[in-house]
Amino acid sequence: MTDPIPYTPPAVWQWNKESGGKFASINRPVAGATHDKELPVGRHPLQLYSLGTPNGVKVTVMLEELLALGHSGAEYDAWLIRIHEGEQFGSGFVSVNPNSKIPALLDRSDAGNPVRVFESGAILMYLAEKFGALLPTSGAARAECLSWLFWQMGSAPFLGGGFGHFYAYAPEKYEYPINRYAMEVKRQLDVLNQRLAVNEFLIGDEYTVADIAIWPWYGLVVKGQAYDSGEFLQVHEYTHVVRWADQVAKRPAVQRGRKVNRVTGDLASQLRERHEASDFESKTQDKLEAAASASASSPAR
Ligand SMILES: N[C@@H](CCC(=O)N[C@@H](CS)C(=O)NCC(=O)O)C(=O)O
Repeated sequence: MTDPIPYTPPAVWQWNKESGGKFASINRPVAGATHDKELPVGRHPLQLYSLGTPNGVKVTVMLEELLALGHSGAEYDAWLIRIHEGEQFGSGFVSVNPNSKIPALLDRSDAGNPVRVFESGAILMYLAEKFGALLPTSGAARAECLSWLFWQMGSAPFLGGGFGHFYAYAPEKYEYPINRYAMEVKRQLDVLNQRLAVNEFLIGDEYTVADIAIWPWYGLVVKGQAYDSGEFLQVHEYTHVVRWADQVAKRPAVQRGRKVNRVTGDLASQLRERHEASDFESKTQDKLEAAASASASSPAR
């Protein structure tokens, strides 16, 4: 290790609001709402409050896969929660997720007794069980699927909160945490690589919630699309993960789901809110902005 940063922790930790880093403005050491704000409610039973990050994409891909399988009850309204503007701390959002993180789902199938679900893994399981799809119902296949689903929940914080934070977002580059988390991420990629060398999908030849949970994180990393870290991590070496990532990315439901609640990248890839299946054709950001500029430039009557 070079240039160690000398730091002696004080006896009692203090909240230093100026600690810097990309998320310094929204990080707090306390939970709960900071302001009153009700959540909007659309016409479908399923109301999703989210953002197109890897954790959010898991749920929109799941819903699009369910719809593609013919489960019309999976129609949903996807509302945007801008976490960099602190919208996860509004009272309505906190009542759906006391942990103030996207994604959060409200199932209003029984509007008098709505069911709230938070944590992406819990949402995937809830939807899989509600519709009887994408999660084997018993035995070894179910155990394998849940094992990989929970593997993702335990592993991704080392990838995002550990490696991604220190490699891409921390105010300075520190060798110790980058080394520690790069090693762990490479180990995780090797776990996936060895598994996918002998299996088409995570649990075998069946595509399940395990693939849906793992792809938005590890599928992007292995394609060099996360944290600009492809060369650093030598991601091309994980050939079986690359094969699987490409295969999953080609699925039409995945291509639709990754557009929902997305606020970055090509405007045609951003469907910031989704309320109808037809929104993919008519309400992507390129179309909305073209329509707005056409109406602004049309002569006033
Ligand atoms: N374990 C949670 C993680 C959710 C999470 O970390 N969401 C992030 C965006 S990807 C978030 O909402 N961050 C806002 C904040 O930390 O205030 C899950 O899988 O749902």
